[in-house]
Amino acid sequence: GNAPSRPTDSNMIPQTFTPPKAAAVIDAPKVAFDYEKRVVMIPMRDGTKLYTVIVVPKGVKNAPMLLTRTCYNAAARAHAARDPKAALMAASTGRSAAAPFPAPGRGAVKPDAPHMIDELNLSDEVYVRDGYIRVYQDVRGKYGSEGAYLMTPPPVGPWNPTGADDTMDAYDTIDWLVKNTPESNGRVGMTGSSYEGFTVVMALLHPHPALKAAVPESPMVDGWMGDDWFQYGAFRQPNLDYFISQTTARGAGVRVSREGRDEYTNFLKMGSAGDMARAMGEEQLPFWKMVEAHPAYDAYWQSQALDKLIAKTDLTVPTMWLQGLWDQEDMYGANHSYAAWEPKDTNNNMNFLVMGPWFHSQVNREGHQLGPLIWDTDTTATYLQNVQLPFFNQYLREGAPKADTPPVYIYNTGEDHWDKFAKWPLSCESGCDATAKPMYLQAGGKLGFDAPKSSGEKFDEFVSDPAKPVPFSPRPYTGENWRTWLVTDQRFVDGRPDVMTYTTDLLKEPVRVSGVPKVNLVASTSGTDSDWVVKLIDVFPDGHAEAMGGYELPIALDIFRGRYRTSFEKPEALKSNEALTYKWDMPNVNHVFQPGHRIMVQVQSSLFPLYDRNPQKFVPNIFNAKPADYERATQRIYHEGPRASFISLPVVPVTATP
Ligand code: PG9
Repeated sequence: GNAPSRPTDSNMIPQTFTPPKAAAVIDAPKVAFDYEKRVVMIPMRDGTKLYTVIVVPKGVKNAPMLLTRTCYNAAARAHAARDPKAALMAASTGRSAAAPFPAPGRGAVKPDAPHMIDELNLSDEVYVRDGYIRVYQDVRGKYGSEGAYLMTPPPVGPWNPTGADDTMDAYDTIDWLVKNTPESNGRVGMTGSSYEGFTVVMALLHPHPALKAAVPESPMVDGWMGDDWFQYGAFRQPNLDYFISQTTARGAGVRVSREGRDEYTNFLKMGSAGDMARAMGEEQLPFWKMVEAHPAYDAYWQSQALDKLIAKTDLTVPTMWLQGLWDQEDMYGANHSYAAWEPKDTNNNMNFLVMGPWFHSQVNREGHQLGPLIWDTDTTATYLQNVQLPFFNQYLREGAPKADTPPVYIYNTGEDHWDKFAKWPLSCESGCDATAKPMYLQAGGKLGFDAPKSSGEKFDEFVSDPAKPVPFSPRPYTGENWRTWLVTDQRFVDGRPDVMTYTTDLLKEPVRVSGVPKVNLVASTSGTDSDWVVKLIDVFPDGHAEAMGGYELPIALDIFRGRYRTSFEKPEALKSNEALTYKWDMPNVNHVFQPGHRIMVQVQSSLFPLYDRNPQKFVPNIFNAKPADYERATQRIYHEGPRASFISLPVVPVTATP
């Protein structure tokens, strides 16, 4: 189209880089009151040098090292220095205030803090107090590191011809660190969230022997199934900005301005996600071109799905997989990787799962609150102190006591406390201690454990109009509530004619769910393609004086692109007006619906502008759908005996609660 041409850094394609001849240390070490900061260029096997910041507590000996590999500027990650106001707050609350994120980089006029605890991130506090050496490194091609940047590069192979990947780079880095850090005891742990979590998982595919423990936090594992780029085939449009910010410059990339304040309007005006991408000038970005060329779950995505690669890797490094229960970016990777390794954890002492009541990466911030939900304790502080630190200590310190690490540690979001389990899930359709129970969508907007009768109303009908998609967040959507949109009160769409709502009576007994709710939706469309969105909601008692009176809190929420009903790899047109079954797994839940609450399910056919619109007419590639392809469709949700729609709820008897 007529997109402006965008200057791009050449770091997206392999390039020749002349490495500086100088010694590894590129900066004089900065010495503060109680720490020393070394900035070194660590050589990889191909000669490329990676920018690495090593923060060493003064006078430390035999210390463990904790490594994070990042695409978000290692200098800034190791210089989250909190301002004096925050330090004052810390003194009064006992915990430092969260560092601003992204933390200001070195360019910002900001002196190094005199004390290591204030220099580093909030989530590093427990490690600083415990005398760890903290290491941050830029991945190749970003910020201070040499080399070419491929975003979330697949392992070396057909989709990554550069000869380098984050498995090798982690290996070489750890090798260098243990040989060149005299204060260390030769043991390294790795952690980091999201993209940084991806680098942890990559390191686990061929771990250096000195890598003794790992905590991948909300790792990006399968970008198509449910982490970051797509969700069961529906494209997450805000990524268009991420592609640009990550891949147009070695440092922080440009931001594209928008005409209007409301992203709903901005995206709707533009047409398909491809049209938006083209308007933003993304044809010049190799990553966008790959995404556009691979809308389905083909070999490109399958071969880089890290949970599949983890399943083929020996479990030799004790690993704690972590994610948020309301993780709006990487809801898929941690629990699927945990599940992939579980069969190899024969003594149940190597593979761990943690899920906190958190938005994406909240583990690295204050954990008292998520949107309107206020927890009894600072859930991130308690987790880091009581679980993550002892876990790392057990493996990274000689002679450390064995940590009492629960195999599974999940927040109970209905009872407001952590649960410790021996395994996960507690309830499923077969093979678990408890058996999941179908909760049926019934006529008259009812929801219940009784199967609908064949004689009743057969379906509910609504019109899904791509010109008026259902918003995922109240408008104007400006991005401000990105971190908390998953806990948005769903009354803002409940009652729209294109949102079907099903509700139980007031619960007399608590209903506990611990596992993966599975959708079994029987639905038809008058079109030939369709998206389906299902939300599992806890409806709070409707007290007038209650701050959350009547709140419709989503516990699990997901979208499924209909064309992938029978195969993720080979999409198929849907047969118009035929009742078809759509099955998919929702995100994990560990919740108790309390007496006086109600359980609700909502069904709709769009979640915009978070996900691109389905034209509702089958086209080969939705990225390139034309305005005329977008068609209104009449949708039916069946709730008749043989064609019953239900959610298989992982119900656990409440008496069995540990
Ligand atoms: N969720 C972000 C991301 C990870 C990997 C790829 C793209 C985006 C992140 O928080 O890093």
